[in-house]
This record gives sequence, structure tokens and C-alpha cells, in this order.
Amino acid sequence: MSTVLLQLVDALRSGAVEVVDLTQPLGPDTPVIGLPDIFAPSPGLTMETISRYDAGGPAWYWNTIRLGEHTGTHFDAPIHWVTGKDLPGNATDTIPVGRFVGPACVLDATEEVARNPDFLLTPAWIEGWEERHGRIPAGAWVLFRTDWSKRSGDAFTNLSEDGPHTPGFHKDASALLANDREVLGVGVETIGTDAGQAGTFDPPFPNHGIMHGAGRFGLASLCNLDRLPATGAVVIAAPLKLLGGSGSPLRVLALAPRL
Ligand code: 23J
Ligand code: MN
Repeated sequence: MSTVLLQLVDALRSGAVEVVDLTQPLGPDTPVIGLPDIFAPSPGLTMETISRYDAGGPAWYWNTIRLGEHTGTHFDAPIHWVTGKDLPGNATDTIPVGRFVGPACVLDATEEVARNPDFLLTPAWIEGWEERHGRIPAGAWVLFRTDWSKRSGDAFTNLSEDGPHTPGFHKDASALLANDREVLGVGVETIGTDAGQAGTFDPPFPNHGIMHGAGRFGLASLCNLDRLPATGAVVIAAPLKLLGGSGSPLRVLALAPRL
């Protein structure tokens, strides 16, 4: 085996590198994005038992699941958005697998979001982060840490009469990351990669439009970003190989130096 892989195996065994689970549990109570009533809703998870060591299967237990592709901790492929619909390799089954793995840059805006749930990451904020931690490399997963995953129930969806209030990206920040930094994609702790109020932005849902139009990905409903260093972790985020899929729930893992 190559030296680098032998070193990785040793580091995993000794605990010098740990595997951090960035995935939320997935169940019938997992919240789904609430869009305005004029749009078709995405169903959450339902699960039915096929058999459980019973007449239907005396020695085995298994279930049927039904769910929207974009439920819980999930991957957004470029084909999800109209801007990415004609790109090559834009769906869950055709994205080259090498693009599921990359270094993580963790952008921590927990203080800003604690003060303002509608906080939007801006190019100036990102450039300030780069002055402290170095330039975001091409092929990085950019993870937007807000500690939003520590909320649950109504505080997680944070719905008002005028829609959800959750943090996101200013469109110029999405363009900087997608076009100038050439990231793999962005990951967030909220229910979707656009801000809660992004349906009212011009254009609506700019992060989806810009990221996916540039062939970049999204990861939604992540957790445990507080267990990662600002730089130095590696993220593996591989969706199901659904034929023509626009995304899928997935297990997102980070290899991180023990803090
Ligand atoms: C469809 C329309 C708007 C949004 C979304 C989906 C998502 O967040 C998603 O899961 O991709 S904002
Ligand atoms: Mn999605």
C-alpha cells in the first residue's frame, strides 16, 4: 500500500484522525423544506415494514421507504436546478466519483447568526476568513457553520408569516465560491442551501441557481461542523447512484485530526 494510505490507516487506528459523522438521523419526523403553496411539496420519509422475523420473513427484518430526494441530510446535484440541467455529468449517477471527496473549509459564522437568523455570507466575510486561514483551494467543500443544527422542531424551521428565517449566502458569495474558487460545493446546517427568505430574493434561490449552473453541489442539513477544524479535514459526500437523480439523502463523513 502507498505510504500515504498506510499513514491514514495508522492514524485512524490510533485515533489521531477520527471519522466525524456530519449526518442528521433520518426518520418520519425529519423536516422537509416548506415552499409557497403554489409549488408541489416534497414528501418526508415514510417507512413500512416488509417483514420482521414474522410470517412475512421468519428470519429477516426489512423495510420499504418512500421519501423526496431532498429529505434530511442530502446532496443537491447540478441537474436539480434549471441552470444546471444541460451540464455534462450533472446527475447523481453521472458525477465522477472523485468529485465527492475534498478538503473542507469550515466558515464559522455562529456569532453573526446568533444575532441575526437571516445572516447572509458575503464576499467580504469570505475574504476575511481567507486572511486568517488561507485561500479556499479549488476542489474544496465549503461548510457554512452556523450551529443551526443544534436547533430542533419549530426553532429549526424558524417559520414566520412571511416564510422561514434561516441563514444563507449572498448571491455574490455564491458566485465567488462557484466561479473564482471552483469549490466542489457548499454545505449548510439548515434545511436547504439557500437562505430561508431566498424565495423573495432577486433572482429567487440564488445559491441554487449559481452553484448548480456552475456544476457545483450542495449539502443540506449537516451537523457536527463544530467538531471540525477551519481547515485540515477531508469530507466524503457520495449520494446514491440514482439514475438521473437530482440528489439523495446520504451519509456525510469527515476525516478530521483529533481536536
Ligand atoms: C426546491 C426549491 C427551493 C429550494 C429547494 C428545493 C431546496 O432547498 C433543496 O432541497 O434543494 S430552496
Ligand atoms: Mn436539496
